[in-house]
Amino acid sequence: MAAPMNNMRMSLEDLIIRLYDVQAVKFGTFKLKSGIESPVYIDLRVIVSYPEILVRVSEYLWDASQNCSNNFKSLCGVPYTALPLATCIATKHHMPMLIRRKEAKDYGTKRMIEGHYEPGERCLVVEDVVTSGSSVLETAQALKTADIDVRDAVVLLDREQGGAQMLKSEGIHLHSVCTLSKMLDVLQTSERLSGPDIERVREFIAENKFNAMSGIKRNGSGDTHCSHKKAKKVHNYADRASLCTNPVSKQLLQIMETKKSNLAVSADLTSCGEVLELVNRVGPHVCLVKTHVDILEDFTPEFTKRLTELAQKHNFLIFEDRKFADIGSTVLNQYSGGMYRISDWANITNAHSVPGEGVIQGLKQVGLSKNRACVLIAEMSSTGNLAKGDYSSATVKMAEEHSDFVIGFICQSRLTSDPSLLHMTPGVQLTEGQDSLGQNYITPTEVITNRGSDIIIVGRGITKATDPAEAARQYQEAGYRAYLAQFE
Ligand code: 5BU
Repeated sequence: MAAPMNNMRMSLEDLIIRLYDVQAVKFGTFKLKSGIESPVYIDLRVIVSYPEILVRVSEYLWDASQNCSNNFKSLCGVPYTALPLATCIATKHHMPMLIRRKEAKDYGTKRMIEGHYEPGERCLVVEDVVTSGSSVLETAQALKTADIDVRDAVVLLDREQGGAQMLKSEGIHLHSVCTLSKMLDVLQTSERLSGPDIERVREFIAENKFNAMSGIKRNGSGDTHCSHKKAKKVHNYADRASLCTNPVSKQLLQIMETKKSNLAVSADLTSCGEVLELVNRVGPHVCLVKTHVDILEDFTPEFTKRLTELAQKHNFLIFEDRKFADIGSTVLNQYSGGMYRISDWANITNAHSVPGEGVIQGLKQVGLSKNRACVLIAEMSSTGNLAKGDYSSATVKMAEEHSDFVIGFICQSRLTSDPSLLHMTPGVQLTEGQDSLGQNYITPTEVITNRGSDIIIVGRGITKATDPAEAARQYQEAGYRAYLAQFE
């Protein structure tokens, strides 16, 4: 380990050189998670092995925080690298700290934010490096979900790839100790780096900027999900509605256009009263209400009558997530009869494609004359599911062959460029994570902007919120903003 330095005298230039010497900043050729090759790699995790650097970095972060025009009452480090940095600041400056859980293991029972705080309290987000700004934003959103206000973030190093602008568009002011350009200057002056090395990094930064709002890299290279926007023309909801021949998809797209909402709420509560109350509260924010009627403990036909009235009152469609998966003649009876009589009230239902097209034919015999529609499950959100590759492609083909009744998919990304087919994605929350039973969550921006899906399906992100109507409003806003970002 390198000899400790005199902390009292460590200038920013000395700190940069120390970071280089301990290999927290490396130059060469590095393959990033996205597949892009980068000439610079910054990983500050290593500084926990160098307490004097840790302390000095946190002091610089504290100094930068003094430029915040908004007073903050607490600090929260972006997990994991910034946790020790936030801890150093908290102990030195007697500033209360909060911890954001990255994994919500026992979702719904465990708090996402640890520590004491008052509703509305203002918190400063602390981060080591900012590239696109998405990590800071995720932590800020987790804090906001817990009713904590975030206006500022401090970061040691801004890579100058659009993160500050993106955060600004989300109402967060980024205060950085140092930029990558400044770091390059110092390393050149101190003869750690040669001119050509510096040039390679500068070119890389210039070519790999992120758009504010959309999170899409301008050169779009590497990441398959990022290429969606460039690969096809993006139609707006109104244009797509006019291209639909199926009345259900046409109506749904018209509702999405009118209400400025691509949010479907999954009303997974177990009593009819609870579901109806929830739906009445979130109704103004959604284009679709998804139900699982077979989890209701007190189901009566009165429930579907009241739900239909709410659909008219708030202008949304109803989607019963029945996941039919049997031979045609059985699903025909399951759809039309039994105690639920799904085809009488659900505008949309869904089916697995595993039985083959008989499942569609059976449902179609009942649903078509009632102006109903079906979506096929092409991909799932759960860990280890088998709906992928050839299975998903065959499902798309099946949908295209039955486009009079099949209006789209449940999926995790856009599967076809046909603008009349709707893509609906479950497993959505404002922050990424998992539950304890294999459900995986991605964010509205990831679903809509990056993966090109059309509708976000949100269950517990809304049903478990302290204020479901406010949560629905936030998801509506996030989903719609992600839709608009495709046109930038
Ligand atoms: P959550 O609370 O947001 O995790 O609820 C997601 C809902 O979407 C829930 O009703 C599931 O049954 C449904 N779902 C899903 O989560 N993943 C899938 O792949 C399919 C449906 Br298909």
